[in-house]
Amino acid sequence: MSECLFCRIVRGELTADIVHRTDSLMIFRDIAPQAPVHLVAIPTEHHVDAGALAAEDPGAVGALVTAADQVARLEGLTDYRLVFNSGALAGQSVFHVHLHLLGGRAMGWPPG
Ligand code: DGP
Repeated sequence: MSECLFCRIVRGELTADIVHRTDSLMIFRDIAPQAPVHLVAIPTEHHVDAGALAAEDPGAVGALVTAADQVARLEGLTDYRLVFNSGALAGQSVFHVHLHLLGGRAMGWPPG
């Protein structure tokens, strides 16, 4: 996955504002924040979307959620939203699975 944007961030070929990193996952600030706190949590291994991740590495889904919750608290959030966009119609633009963590403002429902 040499051309994958997020794989390039994992390899350090592109810079990102990384707030948390382990061997298996990274959390960094979204380049186009949609809330005062907007982070993306990714597995360091390439998987296309949340369904693929769940099928190929089920434990990684929970690890992403756990890490996102811990980082949310470090960011001072008590309330936040976690979102996986799966597929272009759902808004996915980077096809390396990522969990959006958004917080710091009131949010409406349903999302657009
Ligand atoms: P999605 O549309 O759900 O695939 O979300 C992709 C997110 O990735 C989007 O909110 C913007 C963010 N993003 C795209 N390119 C970069 C980048 O080079 N660096 C960072 N930090 N975020 C990026």
